Amino acid sequence: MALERTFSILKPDATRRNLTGAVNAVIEAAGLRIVGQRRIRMTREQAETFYAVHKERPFFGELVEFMTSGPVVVQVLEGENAVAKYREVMGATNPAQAAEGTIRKQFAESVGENTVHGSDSADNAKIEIAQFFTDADIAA
Ligand code: DAT
Ligand code: MG
Repeated sequence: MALERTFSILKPDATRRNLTGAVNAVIEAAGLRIVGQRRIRMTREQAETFYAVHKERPFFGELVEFMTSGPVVVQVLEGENAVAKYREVMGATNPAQAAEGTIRKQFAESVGENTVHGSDSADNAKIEIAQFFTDADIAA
């Protein structure tokens, strides 16, 4: 498997609790490199576009509210099999079901406020990275 990139967000519950360094330590310990990183305040429009696939879900409004409720850190992660590797490191969407040692098991407070986002496929990773980064923002 060649080097691959995935898109990550440290969500507002992580920035609010000053956990960005702690989460990054787990990411780096797993062998993923943070090759792009920026702290931003997501606009409502950005959040709605980013999560458009969920717009018919009952939690969509809550999700957009949460993602715009505080700063987030958007990241590009690089490594062997990075998409699947990061999903494994993140743990299950619902932290109550996340495996020991995963980011969500260690840090997430609820299914809605679950600390991190990670792309679910290589194709989506490309689309998501392009929403927030240009090539000039990434240094591998
Ligand atoms: P993931 O973030 O693990 O890829 P997802 O794509 O199914 O999960 O959902 C995107 C986000 O939406 C998730 O991180 C938190 C929120 N969400 C999902 N299911 C939810 C639910 N049942 N109640 C509240 N928020 C939910
Ligand atoms: Mg998802």
